[in-house]
Amino acid sequence: PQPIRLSDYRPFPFEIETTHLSFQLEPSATRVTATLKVKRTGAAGEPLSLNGERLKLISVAIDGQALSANQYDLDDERLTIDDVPDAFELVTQVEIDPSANKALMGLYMSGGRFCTQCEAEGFRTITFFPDRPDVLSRYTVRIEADAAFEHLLSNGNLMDSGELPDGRHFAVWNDPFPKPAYLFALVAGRLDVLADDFTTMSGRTVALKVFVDPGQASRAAYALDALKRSMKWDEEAFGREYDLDLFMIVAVRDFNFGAMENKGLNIFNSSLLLAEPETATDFDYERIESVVAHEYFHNWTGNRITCRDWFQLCLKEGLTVFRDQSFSADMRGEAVQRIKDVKALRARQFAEDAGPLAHPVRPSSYLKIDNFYTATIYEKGAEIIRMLKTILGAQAFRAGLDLYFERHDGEATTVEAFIACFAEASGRDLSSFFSWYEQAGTPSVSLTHAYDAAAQALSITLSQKTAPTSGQPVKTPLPIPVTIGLLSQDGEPLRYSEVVLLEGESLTVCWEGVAETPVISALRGFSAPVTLTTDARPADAYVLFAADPDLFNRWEAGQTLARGLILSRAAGAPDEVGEERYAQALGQALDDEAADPAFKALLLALPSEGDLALAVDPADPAAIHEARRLLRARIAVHLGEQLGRIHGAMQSDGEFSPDAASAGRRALRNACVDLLAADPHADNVQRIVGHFESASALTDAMGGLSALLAVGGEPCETALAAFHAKWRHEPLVLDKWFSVQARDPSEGALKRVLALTEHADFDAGNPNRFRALVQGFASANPARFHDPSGAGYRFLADQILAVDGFNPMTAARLVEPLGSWRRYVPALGDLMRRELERVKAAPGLSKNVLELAGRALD
Ligand code: BAL
Ligand code: ZN
Repeated sequence: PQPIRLSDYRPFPFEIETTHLSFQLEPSATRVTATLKVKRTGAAGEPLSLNGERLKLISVAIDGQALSANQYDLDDERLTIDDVPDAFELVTQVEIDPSANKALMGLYMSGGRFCTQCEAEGFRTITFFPDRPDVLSRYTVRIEADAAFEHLLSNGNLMDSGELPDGRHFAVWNDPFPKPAYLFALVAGRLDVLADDFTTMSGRTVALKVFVDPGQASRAAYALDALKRSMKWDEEAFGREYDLDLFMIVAVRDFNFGAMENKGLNIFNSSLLLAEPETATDFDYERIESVVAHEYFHNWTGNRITCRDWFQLCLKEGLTVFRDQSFSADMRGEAVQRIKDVKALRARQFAEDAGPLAHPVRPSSYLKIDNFYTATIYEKGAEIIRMLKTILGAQAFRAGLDLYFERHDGEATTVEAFIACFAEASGRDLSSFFSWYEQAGTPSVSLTHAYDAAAQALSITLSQKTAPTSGQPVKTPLPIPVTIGLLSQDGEPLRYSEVVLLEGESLTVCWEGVAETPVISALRGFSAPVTLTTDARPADAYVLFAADPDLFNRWEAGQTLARGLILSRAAGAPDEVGEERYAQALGQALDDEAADPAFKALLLALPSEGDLALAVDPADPAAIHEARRLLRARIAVHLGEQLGRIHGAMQSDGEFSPDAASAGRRALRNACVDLLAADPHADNVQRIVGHFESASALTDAMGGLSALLAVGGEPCETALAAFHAKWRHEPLVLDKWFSVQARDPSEGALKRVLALTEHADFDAGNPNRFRALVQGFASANPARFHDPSGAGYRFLADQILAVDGFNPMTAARLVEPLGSWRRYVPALGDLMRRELERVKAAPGLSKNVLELAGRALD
C-alpha cells in the first residue's frame, strides 16, 4: 500500500454546504440515504470523488436524475463521478450491515444498540462522502427505527420526532455548526438517562443528558458532576462557553477508544463513564473526570476549530490533553497531578520515542491514521503546549490562544497557523520552536556546574543531544525551557525558580550572589519532556528528596536515587549501604506531617520496570525485576512497622467520597499494602487478607487482590475465586479481575494468562476485556512477558493475529511491546523479532498491523 504524505495535501475541490442523512435502521440491513448540496470550489472539470468502503450501493442521482453504472466508477474505496455540474444535489442510497461490524468503526451494534465511531475514517463505511477533516458541512439527520430502539440520538438539536405505522418511530436532528464527518454520531436503543442542566456565563441554560444501560443511571452521577465542573472551568480558565442548547453523553461497552468528542453527542467507553465506590477505583474516578473534561474541551479545541488534515492531529489532541491536565491539576492538586502525568509520559511516550515506532508529534506520512493516536501525538503534544506557556508566560500564552479562537473559529487549520497566533500575540519569533513538532526522539539534556566560593558565583552549563530515530539521522537543537532553583546544603531555599531557555547545543549561565555551595534543583515541574543527567553528588539528591519546595523534583529525587540503586544491583554491583540509606530517607519522608497522603503514596512507588529498562542498553528484564524486587523487600523490612502504622492510620474514611483528599488516603494505605507484600511474613499476610476482605471501596479490594497475587498460595486463590463469584455479572469489574492477573509478576503468571484466554468470561471481541488481559500482560508485566522461552512473545503474536481478523485498530495497538526488540538483550530481542516477522508475513494482514510491524522491523 502507498503511504499518504503531508506534502501531497490538496484542498477538496468541492464544498458540501449541507448534508441530509436519512437512516432506516435495521441491525443487519440499514438503509442510508445521503442528500448533499455540492458546489465546486476547485478547477473546472475536476471529478467528484467520494470515500466509501463496505457499502452496498443502491442508487445514485444528481439533481433528481438517476445515474446508470457507466456514469460513475465504483471500487472498494471510492465512488467517482467524472462529469458533474458546478452546483448540484447528489443523492446516494446505500445498505450497510451494522450487526456484522466487529471492527467497531462506523455504525455498529453494542449491547443491542446502534452506535457510531467515525474518527478517523469510519464515516466512509456509513455513506459515500469526502471523509476528510477539512470538508465541513451542516448536518440534518433523520433516524427511523423500530420503537424498541427507544432513544434516537444524533448531533445538535432535536427538531422533530414522532410515531410511525408498524411500530416504528423517528427523530430529526439538526446541528447548526458546520462539522467534518468524523464528528458525526448516531445512537439508537433503550437507555436510561440522567439529566441536569448548566447555566453558561452568558446566562443560557444547557440541558445535560447522560445515557447509560437501563438500571445504571446512578453510576453516571460522577460523570455528570465532572461535566458541569468542566463547563465552568473552561469558562473561567479559557473564556470558552458551550454553544448548543443540549449536551449529551452516551456510554457503550464495546468501544475502541476511551471516548469520542462528537458534536453535542459524546460517546464514551462505559469504563470511562460509570462509577460507584464498589465498582470503580479511584483511578477510574480520576480518569472519568479527566476524560469527560477532555471530550467536553474538544468542543472548542477540535470541533469549533478542527484539523485541516490528519497530520495535524496534535493540533486538537495535544492542546486538549494540555487543557484536561490543567483542569485535573486544579481539581486534584498540581504536584500530584504533574507527577502522575509525567509517569504516564515516561511509561508510554518515552518508550515509543526510544524504539522504531518513534515519530514526530506532527508526522509527515502514514498508511493508516488510526496508528497515530499515540502517546507522542497526545502526551508529547501536550508537553509542547506546556513548554509554550512556560516560555511565553501565562499572559502571552492566553493572548495567543484567544487570538487562535478568534481567528480560526469555524475553520479546519494547521499547527503552523496555531503557532503563528502565539508568535503574533507575544511578538516572539517561534520558528525554532516549531522543530518540537517535526523532530522525533527524546532529547537528553546534561547539566554541569562550577561554584566559585570566593566570588559567590555559580556557573551552570546545559547541553542537549537527541539520538537519531528512524528516518531522522540528524537532529537539530530544540528550544528547551529548564526551570532551575537552588537550595542550601541544609535544604533552605537559596534562589527561587527561574526558567533558563537552552536554545542551541549548549548554554552557560552565571549566577552571582550565591552565598554557599548550592544544591541545584533542575527541570523543576518537569519543565520539558527530556531526560536530564547532572553532575550532582548523590548527597544532593538526598537534600532534594527531603526538602525541595518543588514537589515534583522532591519526588523525582527519590526516583533518581531508587533508579540508581536498582540499576547498580541489576548490573551486579549492589550498594547495600545506599539501599539502607534510601529506605531510611523514605521513612523520614513518610513521617512528614505536612505532606499530602497522595504525594506520599507516589513516593512509595519505585520506578517501574519499564522505566528502568529505558535507562539501560541493552535491557535485561529479569535482572531489573530481581533488583527491584530486592529493593522493595529491603524497604518493606526496614519500614515494616511504620508501613503497618500508616496503613492503620489511613483506614477510617467514614462515608466514601471520590474527592482528592479521600482518594489520597486510600492511595497511601494501598501503597503500604503493596510494599508489605514484598515481605510476606504471617503478620503482613494477615494484614493484607484483612485489607482485601474488609474492603468496601473497589480501590481497596483491587489493592488487596494485587498484593495477594504477589503473596501467592492459598490466600491468593481464595481471594481470586471470591472476587470472581462476587463480580462475574459486572463487566467493568470483571475486566479488572482479568487485568490484575495479567499484571501479576509472579512465576506462573504466563500459564495463568494462557488459561484465562480459555475462560468462559474472556471475549476477544470486546476491546476492554481483550486489553485487560492481553495488553495488561504485554505492557505491564515485563518480568513475565519477557519469559526466556519466548512463550510470552508467541502469545502476544497469536493474539494480534487473531484479533486483526476483525478489529485491526485494537490489534495494531499491541505491536509496540514487540516493536521494542532492539532495546533488549539479544537472546530476547531475537525471539521478539522472530514473532514480529511471523506477524508481518501472515496472509490477509490489515494495513494497520502491516504498517507498525513493518516499521518495527525496518
Ligand atoms: N478524538 C478521539 C478521542 C479523543 O482523543 O478524545
Ligand atoms: Zn481527544
